[in-house]
Amino acid sequence: MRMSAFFLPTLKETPNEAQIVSHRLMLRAGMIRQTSAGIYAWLPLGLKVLRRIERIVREEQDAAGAQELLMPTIQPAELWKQSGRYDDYGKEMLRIVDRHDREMLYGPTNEEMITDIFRNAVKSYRDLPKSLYHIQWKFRDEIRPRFGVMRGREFLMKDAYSFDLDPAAARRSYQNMFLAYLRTFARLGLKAIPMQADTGPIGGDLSHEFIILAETGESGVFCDRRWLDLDVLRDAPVYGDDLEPFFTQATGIYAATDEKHDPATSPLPADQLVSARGIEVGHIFYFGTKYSKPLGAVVAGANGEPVTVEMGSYGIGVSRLVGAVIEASHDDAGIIWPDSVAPYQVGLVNLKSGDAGTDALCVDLYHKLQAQGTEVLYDDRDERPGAKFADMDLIGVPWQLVVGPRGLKSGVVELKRRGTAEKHELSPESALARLLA
Ligand code: P5A
Repeated sequence: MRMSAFFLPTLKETPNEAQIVSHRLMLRAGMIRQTSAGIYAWLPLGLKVLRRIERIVREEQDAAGAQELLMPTIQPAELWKQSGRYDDYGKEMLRIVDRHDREMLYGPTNEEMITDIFRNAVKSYRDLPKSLYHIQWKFRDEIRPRFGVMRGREFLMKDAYSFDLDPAAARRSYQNMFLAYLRTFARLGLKAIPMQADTGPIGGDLSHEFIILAETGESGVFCDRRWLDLDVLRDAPVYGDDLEPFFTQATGIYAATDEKHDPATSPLPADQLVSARGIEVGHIFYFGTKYSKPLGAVVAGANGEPVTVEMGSYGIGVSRLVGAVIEASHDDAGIIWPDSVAPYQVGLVNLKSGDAGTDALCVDLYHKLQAQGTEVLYDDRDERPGAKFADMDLIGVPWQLVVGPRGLKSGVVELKRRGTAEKHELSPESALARLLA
């Protein structure tokens, strides 16, 4: 992408409605714009990052054996009346009446709808287990939407649902997703702490929140320091293995919210306890027959007997993750994208656009990188070098490749790593080789 043509409305000033760094940087970097309280338009740069995160989430769901489908955002109220949640959900649910006076709603989650799809299609124990997921916009009329995409009213969630014949099989499905979540967050460059949680309005008796540490997080947490140092995925099992030992180990590490933390009963010496703030990026639930029973999701068991299926649901805040990654990785100059989610891998900076020499070399590098499948943001604008560096730092592209008239004379370009500010002067060929390695 040539920056001269890119729709990238960056801001020099810090917008004063933004209280936390990720919100400020997303606005300044031209990633999002608010259209109503807690509702955002995703501009091209923001959408690119959102899609990258979505892709990693999708790949890990697929690897874990879940199958993707897509349910609508608008749901009939009837299903929620059957589960008994229509009234419970209260004002957080956006209720809609269609032209025929039918009660509809904008889905805050999809337990009812997936159970309806399942009960109409699956009739035999032979079709179990099944895990289904989608990545779809949700709406929750949060009383206090804030912090940009972190607590929006409209937000993108990956929600998966598992269906099993008995509690032991359902526990395996739960553990499977638990492992998939640790893998997903690790690929996003995040260290997520699994913490036993309340099930809230989703219901059930087994639940974990996945929390990443960030000063601006909404949840206060206490965590065993060992977890932060532990490379938990190094010897992790593969899907299909018995996950019980891994699960027992990973959930045996002490982690609690500040309301739940009790220093008197915690086993841990004070220096082994990290007290921090965190952001909930995922939440998983095992709730047994809470929805399958009222909605009648019943299959024929091995002896023909009716079995009400055991269910779990598993959420990841995909749009929240964009903010969470920024909270975890930025500096005073702007965002520092982990390679896995970066909207572009390379920012190519032409220090003197219009100069025949730098233009020719930049265009050559631009094409060569693109030909190898590298996404490049080429700053070909007629701007001062300072402004170009400031924008590239703000946007957070992991590698900056700088071409200027002085370097050109001695046959070198500069390759800079955004995160470490490490710089190397190299021949254009060596720089390319480095970037394509
Ligand atoms: C699990 C999947 C559920 O809704 N039903 C389907 C279950 N869980 S949850 O904890 O309520 O939400 C899952 C994740 O979605 C993100 N999230 C939000 N992100 C941005 N703005 C919001 N207002 C918001 N509410 C929830 C969180 O990451 C949460 O873990």
